[in-house]
Amino acid sequence: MPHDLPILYSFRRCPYAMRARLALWQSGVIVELREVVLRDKPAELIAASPKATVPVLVLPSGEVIAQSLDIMHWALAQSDPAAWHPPELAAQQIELITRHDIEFKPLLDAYKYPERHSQLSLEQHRDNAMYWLAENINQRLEGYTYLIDNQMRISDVAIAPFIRQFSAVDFPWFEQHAPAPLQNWLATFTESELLAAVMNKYPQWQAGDAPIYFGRKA
Ligand SMILES: N[C@@H](CCC(=O)N[C@@H](CS)C(=O)NCC(=O)O)C(=O)O
Repeated sequence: MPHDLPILYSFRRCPYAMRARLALWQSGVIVELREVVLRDKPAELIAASPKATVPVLVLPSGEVIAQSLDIMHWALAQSDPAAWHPPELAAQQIELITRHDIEFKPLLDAYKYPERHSQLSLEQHRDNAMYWLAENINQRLEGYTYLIDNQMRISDVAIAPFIRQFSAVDFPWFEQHAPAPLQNWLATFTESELLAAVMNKYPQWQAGDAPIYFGRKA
């Protein structure tokens, strides 16, 4: 069905959906947000994207963008007011995000669900993930305030939602053991107005509901 605004299928707590909402918010683009419950996905989402992961962005042209990083790119190509994704840093940032998604996400999942990865203990999974963060994230933050330089960029907002999840598994442990630069960088993100702006709660979307508009200028 033709529609005027892009439609974003989203799930509030999903870190991939969070990174998409962060970039959309930053771009000022207004979308119609449809909150998905993963165990009860709407037929419209499955029809648009048979793999049916969130986030999915359906453009008014009918084009479907079904990967969070591609949604970020699309949003910032519309408008990137604080240079989150300047061309001269693109290769470096995409490399870092991709490596995070491939290497850190499985370590995070093993720590979150140790019963599904019982060849190692919870502590071993946690230490593996922390080691990755120390080597790949904290080391960068010893030189700069953010991952690439002293400005928030696309790689910061793409990666921070996952590290927020890591910290939340056992926050007292994180506070005690994570290196200070990592903690400070994460706190800047978790306490930001930007994050608060994309974490509103919405009811599960159902066909026929009045549209919920999401965006900085909505
Ligand atoms: N590579 C995808 C991954 C998205 C993803 O895995 N999202 C999770 C939720 S956080 C999902 O939809 N899982 C499907 C399910 O649980 O059925 C992206 O970057 O958008």
